Amino acid sequence: HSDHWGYQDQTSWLSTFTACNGKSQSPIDIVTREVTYDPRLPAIKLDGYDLSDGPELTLQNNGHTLQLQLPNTMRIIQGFDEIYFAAQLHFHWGNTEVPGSEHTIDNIHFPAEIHVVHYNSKYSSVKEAASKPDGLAVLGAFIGIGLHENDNYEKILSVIKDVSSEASDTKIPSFNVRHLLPNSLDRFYRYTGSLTTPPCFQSVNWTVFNDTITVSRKQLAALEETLKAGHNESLSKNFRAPQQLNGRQVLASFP
Ligand code: SG5
Ligand code: ZN
Repeated sequence: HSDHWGYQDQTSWLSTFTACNGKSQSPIDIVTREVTYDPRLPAIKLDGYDLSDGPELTLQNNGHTLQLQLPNTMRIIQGFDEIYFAAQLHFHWGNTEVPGSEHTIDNIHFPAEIHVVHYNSKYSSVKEAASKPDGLAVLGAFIGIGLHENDNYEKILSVIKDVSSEASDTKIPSFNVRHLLPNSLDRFYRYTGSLTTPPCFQSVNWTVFNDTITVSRKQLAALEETLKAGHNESLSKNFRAPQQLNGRQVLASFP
């Protein structure tokens, strides 16, 4: 089927999904020497991210990523012109040889990247918002390898064997989702771009945090090795190549 897509042949996205040919695509390489420090960028304030003691959350393998559904009580209440509601978070990664972040910093990939997808509260659903120029705000953070196991990421990674096949899902106890993001949200890059997957709609106001998260090598390996996209082929290297900037400005919240 023509709207089935994969990461092996990203050129074929261009003929099936016309928006993927646009001039404001994501991800991008962030060239630190060329970003513009903007001291007026408002700080990001999150609300409702602590889901502790709330209902269980649904974690799914959708064949392209590992995705956690989020309630719209989780919000970005400052940082943009409007309020944005959370919809889902998901991950991009590589394999033991290839680091798999989508954004790069000065052409360097990190091992993995988390995206928390939010939609503009003026729209009634993420589906409706996904095609609107002001529809989405995605918070992205790089995941690196550290010495210690990350207990917060373990809440997700400890159950991924339950979603090893495509189109499977499981429930996990709710937790404080704020703890999946870097300690400081003060330092970030900002630019206008797109979904990094088909249909590549140019509807995303991107925030990429400067500070990174770390998980253990074993935890990263679990992400890389456990998820199967049918046919016993590992779900890995689910990252899109960096796209041309085409004159877009990348702002930084820090000097
Ligand atoms: C993920 O990334 C999600 C998408 C998400 C894109 O891969 O899963 C898939 O593409 C497979 C179905 O989430 C959904 O499709 C859930 C409705 O697209 C959106 O979130 C659109 C609203 C792209 O997101 S990203 O640009 O942050 N990588
Ligand atoms: Zn993503």
